[in-house]
Amino acid sequence: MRKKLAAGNWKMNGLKADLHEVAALIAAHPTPKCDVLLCPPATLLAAMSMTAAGRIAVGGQDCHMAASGAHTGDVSAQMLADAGAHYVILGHSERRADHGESDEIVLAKAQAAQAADLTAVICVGETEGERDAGATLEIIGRQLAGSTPEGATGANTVIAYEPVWAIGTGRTPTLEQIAEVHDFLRARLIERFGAEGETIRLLYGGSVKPSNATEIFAVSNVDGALVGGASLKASDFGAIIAAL
Ligand code: G2H
Repeated sequence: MRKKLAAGNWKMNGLKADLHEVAALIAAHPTPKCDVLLCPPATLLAAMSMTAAGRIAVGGQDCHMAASGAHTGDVSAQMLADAGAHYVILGHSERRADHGESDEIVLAKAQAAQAADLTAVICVGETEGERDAGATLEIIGRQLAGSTPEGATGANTVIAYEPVWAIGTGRTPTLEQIAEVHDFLRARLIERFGAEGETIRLLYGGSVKPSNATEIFAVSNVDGALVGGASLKASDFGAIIAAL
């Protein structure tokens, strides 16, 4: 049985003054039924980890593929772990687009995450043009195969399906479209990793909010959500946690 996961991605939002939202979330949901994860900007990781005090998990939003070295401005997986992270989001479409991250780069970062004992939340998703061209499953299949390392397990890997056209737009796929992609991802994971592929959690991401969380969480092979905008406020994210 896969335990559900509510993951928040604060993206480039949040200052120390916003950590009261984390304290409020924990106070309002002291014993959530699902795993709860918040991924703040790297600058807030250590402070959020202190606030979370092990009650919820914290994670990074990216890491470098190298363990250390001359990479000005970058942060390694080991550094994230040192700051209190247990997870790291990798291959988010904003990084694939803004920083030219290919599947090969995401794969190398996921291997670095594995080496640092972080759980990699590997993101895949098609653009609107790719969906309109009927290429959704081909794109998703290629990203999954190219970005997921050997040795992926339910403990060290989570896959997030985030259609690029649904991110921050308020638009979401139909429940049938979500089910089609999640069932496809599950089949591909089992094909490659055998029974272990059954244990890898599949998150849906893209404009998840309290008003659509319940119906999305009921979809086949949806094991939780990767939430952006609605993870910033304890009230919204708490309502999503309660829906899981
Ligand atoms: C998708 C998601 C979080 P939002 O990027 O990763 O963001 O919920 O704001 O669409």
